[in-house]
Amino acid sequence: MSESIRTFDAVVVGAGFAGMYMLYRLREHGYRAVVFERADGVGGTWYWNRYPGARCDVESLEYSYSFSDALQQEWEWSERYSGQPEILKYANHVADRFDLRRDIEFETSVISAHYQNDEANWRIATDRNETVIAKYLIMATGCLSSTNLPAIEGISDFQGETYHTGQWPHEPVDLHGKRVGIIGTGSSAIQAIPYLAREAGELVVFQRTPNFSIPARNREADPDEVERVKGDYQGFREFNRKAPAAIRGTMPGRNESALDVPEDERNEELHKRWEHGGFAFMGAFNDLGLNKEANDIAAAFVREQIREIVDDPDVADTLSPDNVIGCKRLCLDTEYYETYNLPHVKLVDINKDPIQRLTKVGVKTDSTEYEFDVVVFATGFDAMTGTLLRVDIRGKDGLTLQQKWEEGPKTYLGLTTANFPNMFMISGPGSPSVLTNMIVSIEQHVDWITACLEYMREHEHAAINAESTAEEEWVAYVNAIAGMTLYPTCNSWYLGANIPGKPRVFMPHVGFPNYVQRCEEVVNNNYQGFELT
Ligand code: NA7
Repeated sequence: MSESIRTFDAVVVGAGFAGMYMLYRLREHGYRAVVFERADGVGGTWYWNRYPGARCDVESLEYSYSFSDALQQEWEWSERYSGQPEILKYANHVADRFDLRRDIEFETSVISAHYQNDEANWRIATDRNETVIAKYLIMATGCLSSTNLPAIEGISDFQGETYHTGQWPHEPVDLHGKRVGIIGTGSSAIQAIPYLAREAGELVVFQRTPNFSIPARNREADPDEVERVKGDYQGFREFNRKAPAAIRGTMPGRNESALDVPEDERNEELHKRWEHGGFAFMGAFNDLGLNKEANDIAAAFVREQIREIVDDPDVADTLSPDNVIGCKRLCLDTEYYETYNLPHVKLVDINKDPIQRLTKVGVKTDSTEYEFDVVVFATGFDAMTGTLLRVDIRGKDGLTLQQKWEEGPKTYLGLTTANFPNMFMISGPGSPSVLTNMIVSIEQHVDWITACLEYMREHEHAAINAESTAEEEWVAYVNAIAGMTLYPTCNSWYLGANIPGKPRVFMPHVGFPNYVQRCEEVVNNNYQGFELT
């Protein structure tokens, strides 16, 4: 006897902040929905990234849901920037408060999703050997959810412990007195290194590219500020949504070119922001992300700070990036550069002394074999497309997403991709996503999708499909705006440059308010650029 197949209006993949809010909205509008989540709990990014020191780089009062006033009023953040445990606690609180768990199936991965032309629905298979049918497929799979393990020879030969920052164990990892090596110096490493150094007997950092980092100046939450924000939380949210990256921080950006300000005043402004901490640094002038000459000024300032903090001038030099500041995502740290003054911490520039391989006992470079008890990979993610492409997604006439995106992701609004009808991506490539406060972007996408589903219900449409021409125009437009900035000038994961063989395409859309406006125009013009059948 064949098993009965469960059917839903919508299947949501992923129970991070995107999947949870999507479920909330779907239920509110009476859709039958299920969420499949590979982890055994909610939280997505914040479920997986449990490495010591993991912390959000957007201030807590902004990095939270705005959809429920009761929620934002009742929740108390303890610090200016929340640490991973607190954000995960918040995600769990949201799941409980809105009774979301009853429609989330944990420890269940979606393996394939095939669109059925005749039925205008998706046939979705999971690793629990189940197939379900849903009219809508909503990928809430996150932008940084497929970890990247470098192709270094001998990883499996190493007999000590290995960890990836993006898949850190749930139990505390005891590093007391151990010899620890860490590969990578991106944002995760920059947060983790000071913590690893506190415990490790010896810490060796293998750096390929130095990164710019600004002190976070984390502190306890300020009760006056909390009271002020909560006094008009909706007003605060609306004001923030109008900022270019939907993030305001606590120091307003200055609307003046760095090149129009005398040198001493320029330095004073940069100093003030360095002391204030956080992304406010890039708001010192309005052209740091646009004009190389202006950017050089801010970059030189940070290099000067590194030289002041780090005792050994050679180490300071190795830690100093020579590229554009803010081109890769700016890192925020707590005593990162200071850590290199500790006698048991060593920096290895692998451009000068390349890693040959991992051995039974540690890491072998051209000059030295370093012995370790633990090797940490802080080597990032196959960002934005990695997780989507790992699922066998097939659209119209069996077209696979892998085939379609062979030369890089192509989307319309970063929400849909032509010939994959009734499939939506939350914070997909071609949307502002990682260049913004993610929760704000997520809420905007979920609300857009919900309104679209309501429109389809009202007009009795079976399928929505992006038109290829609209998609081509969108891809060209996203590239054109990126081309007006300094973003494409370095090898960042925004460009896919961290993954060997990945097509070099700038994936996120620059700017939030202009994006929202485009999305609204599409709706106001009866879903312009979409074919509704
Ligand atoms: P990132 O920012 O992608 O950093 C990964 C780091 O790992 C970076 O320093 C890389 O050097 C390094 N890396 C990657 N592959 C190798 C190999 N093969 N050998 C040596 N070093 C390597 O990931 P994170 O997890 O730190 O941060 C991701 C985002 O999370 C961050 O932007 C925030 O938005 C939050 P490279 O620079 O490629 O030379």
